[in-house]
Amino acid sequence: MDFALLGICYDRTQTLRKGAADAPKIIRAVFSKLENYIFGVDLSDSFIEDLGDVKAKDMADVIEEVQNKLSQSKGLPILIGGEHTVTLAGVRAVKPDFVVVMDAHADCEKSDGHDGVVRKLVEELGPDNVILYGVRVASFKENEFIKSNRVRIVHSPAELKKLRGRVYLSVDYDVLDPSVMLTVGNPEPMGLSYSEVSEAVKAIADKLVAVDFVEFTPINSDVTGIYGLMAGKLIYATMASIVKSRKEVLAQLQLETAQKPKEVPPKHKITCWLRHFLLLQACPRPRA
Ligand SMILES: [Mn+2]
Repeated sequence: MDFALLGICYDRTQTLRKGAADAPKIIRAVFSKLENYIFGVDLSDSFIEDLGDVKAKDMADVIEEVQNKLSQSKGLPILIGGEHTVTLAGVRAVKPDFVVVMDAHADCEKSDGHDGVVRKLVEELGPDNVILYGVRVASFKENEFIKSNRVRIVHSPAELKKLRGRVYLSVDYDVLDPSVMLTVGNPEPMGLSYSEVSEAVKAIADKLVAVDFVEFTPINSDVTGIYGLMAGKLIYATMASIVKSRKEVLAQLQLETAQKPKEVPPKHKITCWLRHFLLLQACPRPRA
């Protein structure tokens, strides 16, 4: 299984806590300290191609650069933001059937910033193709947009599992509870636990065609800082879930092929029929 890692150092529209542009540097440094063996998967068996960082200053350039960089690799894109607007760049490059957004916020404001990214996705892909997960904060106007467009909000991994098609996953780290992940652009209480997010990812792992992780705003460059480790671990866990799901799909396919009854060639069928007919002829007929 191949992955293509791309950092997107863009946090121009971040408002409350800036610093997401530094996240790719910190998370890369954390990777070297993490355990490779997760969920029974050895990630060192996967080829992870590092495509470097996109450092463009405005969104139009970010979109173009992400497209260029991703076209250089056949690996499944793992994008590390950056603020949440970078999802637009990833989605435009990958062109998925569905986008699942795990986020504390609805991000449905009428804005070009990080708080309007879901609204833009809904406008581009249609309300049936964008799914919100873990959302717990929305303004009055965002609620109106969600209701009038019937934006899908999903609450359980079982519901996510029903999706059929190529899925792009966007993980805003603020979907996690601040007790797990405090250093994000806009922390919100009453969030999901690490295992709740991990289970939701597992539910769609076999359909994922790209994943982005956004809004991690490191407070210092200490790569052993707890939040940096959590941010990196979630990326590794997601990659392991993807590898595991692909293996399971392959094993299932092999099992189905092995169990499929062998097709009898037409010539053989005719011979069988002929033999049956001759046998009938040879049998003594019952007397009248
Ligand atoms: Mn967001």
